[in-house]
Amino acid sequence: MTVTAKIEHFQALTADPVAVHAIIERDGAVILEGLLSTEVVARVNDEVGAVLDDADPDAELFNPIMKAFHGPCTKQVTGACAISPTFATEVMCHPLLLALCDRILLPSCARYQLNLGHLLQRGPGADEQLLHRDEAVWSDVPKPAPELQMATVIAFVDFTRENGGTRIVPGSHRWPDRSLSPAEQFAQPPPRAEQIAYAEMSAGSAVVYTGGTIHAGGSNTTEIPRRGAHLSYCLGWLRTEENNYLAVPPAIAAKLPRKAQELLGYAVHDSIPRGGGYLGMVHMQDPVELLGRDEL
Ligand SMILES: O=C(O)CCC(=O)C(=O)O
Ligand SMILES: [Fe+2]
Repeated sequence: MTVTAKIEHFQALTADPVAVHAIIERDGAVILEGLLSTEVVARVNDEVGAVLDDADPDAELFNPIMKAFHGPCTKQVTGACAISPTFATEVMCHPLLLALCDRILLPSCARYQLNLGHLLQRGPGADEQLLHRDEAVWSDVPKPAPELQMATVIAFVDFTRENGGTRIVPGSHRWPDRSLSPAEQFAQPPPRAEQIAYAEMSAGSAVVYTGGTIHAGGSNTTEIPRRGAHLSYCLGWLRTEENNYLAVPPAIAAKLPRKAQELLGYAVHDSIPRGGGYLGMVHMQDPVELLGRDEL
């Protein structure tokens, strides 16, 4: 078994966001151990368990390519913030994740937002997912571009190489092929086995990576479903992968703290103080204010 690529680990409780950011810039990825307490992991698992039990890994998706992308035996539950208040608050609004977003995304927007919050349960029999860069969804943005996204896969069971722990190609965010179109990138020779690291980490830990870091879910050769969450943030002026206003409609969002509402896209993206314009108003008002006054 050849594995030489490595992902640097930090203890989330004591990690300095500046030091973590420096490693993300250098390697394209880090593991934050113990990002969520055992109690938060248990609460999220409790809140999402029934929905995941009912999810059909063979459900038709809007584009069959998406099924090929995730591969068989994988349950995908979208809109995690609508299902789990704990996910919306203690996971999406985690101070360390937001401190990293402040450094990676805030230089290029007035506010960043949730791109998507999904649960991805790679069941026994799941194959290796296709290696990819998450930023391919914004392939129309001309390159070079600022960092568009910060992504995480968070473990809600222990992740191992055998049960489908996320595969990461450290350093691939700096490869020249990042500036090619996704089709051209997929035509490149695939990363070699020794360039691929495995996000082996305990439940509650997370691998954090940039939109330009090549990665994919792994194959699950065990009997234990690999339950993870794919949580990603993007610049506030981009169209998000998941339509978060519909996935977490006002009636549900109204019960969440204001920070969560802002991240879900309810707040105006106001670049007027930065010499630009604004995005996302309704009735010429800031929707997050209307939500707070029960006027949405
Ligand atoms: O499940 C994983 O480990 C990775 C998922 C992923 O990369 C994706 O859905 O874009
Ligand atoms: Fe991905």
